[in-house]
Amino acid sequence: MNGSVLAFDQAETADREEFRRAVLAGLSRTPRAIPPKFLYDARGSALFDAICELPEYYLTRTETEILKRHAADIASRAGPGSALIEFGSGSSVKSRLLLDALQDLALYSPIDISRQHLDQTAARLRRDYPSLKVEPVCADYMALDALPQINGYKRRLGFFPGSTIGNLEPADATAFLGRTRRLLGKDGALVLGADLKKDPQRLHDAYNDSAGITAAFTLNLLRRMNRELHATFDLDAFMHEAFYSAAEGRIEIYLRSLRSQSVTVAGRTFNFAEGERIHAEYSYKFDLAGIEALARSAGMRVAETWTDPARLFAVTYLIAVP
Ligand code: AVJ
Repeated sequence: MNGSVLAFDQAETADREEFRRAVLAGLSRTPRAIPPKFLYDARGSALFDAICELPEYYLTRTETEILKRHAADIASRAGPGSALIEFGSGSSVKSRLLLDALQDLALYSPIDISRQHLDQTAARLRRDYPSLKVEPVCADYMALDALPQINGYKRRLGFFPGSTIGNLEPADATAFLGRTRRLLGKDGALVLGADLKKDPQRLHDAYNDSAGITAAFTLNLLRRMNRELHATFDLDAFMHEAFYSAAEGRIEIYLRSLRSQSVTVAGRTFNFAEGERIHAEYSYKFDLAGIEALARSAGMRVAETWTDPARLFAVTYLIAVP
């Protein structure tokens, strides 16, 4: 066996162990909850890509339009010679819009927890941008305390698109932004994508698509537990449930048990009452004042905001408050 195969096996074993621990803890808690990052195994990531193409899921399309329209504004704010650091890079479609607009980029550093995703992204970018220095970092960007050390760049420009910030509860969002501010330094800036509050029906539909892809995405968590943790979930005995809570300003997503049942997961038995839920995800929605307040709570401020004409989504440029 060669070294990289062995390294891959070890990473996979460590990932599975982390998943097992998080699931057993999450199913033992009241209310039951599993952190949303575990939705993104290979199948989950493919389903999420399909979600982004859905007519009801306006987020990706709208943010991409905003970035296309304003990439030059973002680039002129950042100035030449920046280092672009992307938190949770995925397939880096959106980052290319910035890469194309930024001048004399010193470095592009995609951070992603999936080694496979990261290597693929880096290889494609090196092919398409031969003179760009690409330095991938395989890490959980929520638990990152250092960035690649390079010299000669003028500014660290962070990029956190997709309204992934909406997965975090307010205190965690503040903590993440505070850590990010420290990582990016005093002249650093963060380009942050955030989904905006709007007609609740529109929000509801975005997480209850008629093709059932979002339901499949949530239910895939059960499938993943079955495969990786020898769990015995009956996928027909749970349903995806997503609704907008105006009071909390968030979409809440659960797996709801359709009957009383017991399930084995990694050798342990869990009893579910009929109607009992496993929390899978929050997706917070923002208004511009809320983004400003969140930035301030982390020692930053909103220097500029770009939205679409229907004000569905916002891209903001955050800088550290001196
Ligand atoms: C990737 C967290 C931004 O909250 O809209 C989409 C995830 N979940 N449909 C979102 C998601 C169900 C998405 N984020």
